[in-house]
Amino acid sequence: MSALDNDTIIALSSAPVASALAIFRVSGPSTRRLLKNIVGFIPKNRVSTLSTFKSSDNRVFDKGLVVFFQGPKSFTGEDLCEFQIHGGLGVIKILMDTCISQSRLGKIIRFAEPGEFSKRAYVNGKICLHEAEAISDLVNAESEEKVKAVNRIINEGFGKDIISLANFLITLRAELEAQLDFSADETGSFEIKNFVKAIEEKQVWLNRTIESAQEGESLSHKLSITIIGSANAGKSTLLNKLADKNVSIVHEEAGTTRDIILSIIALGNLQIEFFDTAGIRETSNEIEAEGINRALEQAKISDLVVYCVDINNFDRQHLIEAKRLVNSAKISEDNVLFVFTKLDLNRNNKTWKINAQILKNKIAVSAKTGAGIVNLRKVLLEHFQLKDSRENDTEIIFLRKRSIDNLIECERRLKTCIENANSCSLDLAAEDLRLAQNLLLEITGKISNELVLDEIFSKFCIGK
Ligand SMILES: Nc1nc2c(ncn2[C@@H]2O[C@H](COP(=O)(O)OP(=O)(O)OP(=O)(O)O)[C@@H](O)[C@H]2O)c(=O)[nH]1
Ligand SMILES: [Mg+2]
Repeated sequence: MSALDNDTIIALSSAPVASALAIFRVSGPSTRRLLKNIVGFIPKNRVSTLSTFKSSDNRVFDKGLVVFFQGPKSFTGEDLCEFQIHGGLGVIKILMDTCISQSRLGKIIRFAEPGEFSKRAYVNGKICLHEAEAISDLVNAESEEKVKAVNRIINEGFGKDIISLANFLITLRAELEAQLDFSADETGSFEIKNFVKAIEEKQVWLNRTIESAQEGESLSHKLSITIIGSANAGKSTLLNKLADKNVSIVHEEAGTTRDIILSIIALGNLQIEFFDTAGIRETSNEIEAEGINRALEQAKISDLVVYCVDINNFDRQHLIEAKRLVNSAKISEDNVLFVFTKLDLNRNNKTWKINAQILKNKIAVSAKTGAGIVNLRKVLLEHFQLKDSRENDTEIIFLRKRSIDNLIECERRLKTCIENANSCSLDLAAEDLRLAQNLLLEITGKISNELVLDEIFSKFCIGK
């Protein structure tokens, strides 16, 4: 991807599914020509304008809002426009085809690559690299916590702090280099003690920022729950009930599920990956045995295990075995919820509770009638909220790993700089400062490498 080409790029910025409305973006030198041909005129700069839209055969295909942003005061820094059209796939296709059909030699109009709008914004100096990444993280943020942590990067001066630290290091280096190039008479009083103190003060901020960013790393972790249990315990039925659709095949025959089935289910404001798995039992069937192995492996790497037990078909020994299985997989009992299924068929009334006393966390449900399902969702949600209750989350920030690594390396460089300064190796200390400063400028993208940029932007959404 070359963001410096002269092409005009187009993309559907909203999801590619039929919906009430869709947002379609155009950026580049042919934006005005497209507007003239599709809208009939160039709308007033930055004013949302109601208009009809015409296709290449001059027929009206939709009516909606269009906003023109005259470059350089636009997201990309180029002429840019956004169409708010009806979100039917047919309407979207006509608008796309109309734009592409107006591509000319030397005035190419083409589909944008992932992240190309953001890359142009960065190349044209509209946003810093870490801001472009943060905007992409905001688009993908699934939890409120992550939105807050990302906004601390976009809107709370993180970039300014980084640039001001880099500038401070430049000033310090200039002072240090003056010591190397001129005599003490010419440079005035330079005290290593003061120099070290100045760096140590900045290290306090740097360490606090690294800590906040490392805490933020947990926000990109996808929460997961694996459903395991004996064959026929009702695991797949339970998954389907929670997902509210037929994700997994259900059958009265034991051993129905073999592969791991994933479904992403919302619990409160959390999006959780649920995995349905093969029922655990003795088997001579190789495929089923592999499914059972995979089930246990998946359970080990999940945040929570839902262990299903058929309420009508278990005894104390069954529960002891279940506990042993969980322990042998090194899963903490705190992270296991035993779910007694098929409550609607319950013949032994409350006796299950007596037997289940040996289990730490348990609950009974019927996926068939829905009894206990609301409570199950509540218990699952509370499990994650409890785990996530930080004393004070105001300081958590969300940064990409490359930025965190740079901050850590920068801090390490400053430490070495102090050591070198204390042992009067001022030339080495100056070099440490130069490297530390470059590490900071790489975060904001003031120093960049084309390959790294391509790698970063290619992971963005199309239309962003
Ligand atoms: N009455 C009743 N039947 C249920 C309930 N849940 C599951 N079943 C039935 O129990 C049988 C097995 O259900 P599945 O969901 O396939 O069980 P599973 O644990 O996924 O089974 P495997 O994949 O074979 O390990 C099916 O006939 C379901 O209709 C329930 O809550 N009530
Ligand atoms: Mg199943």
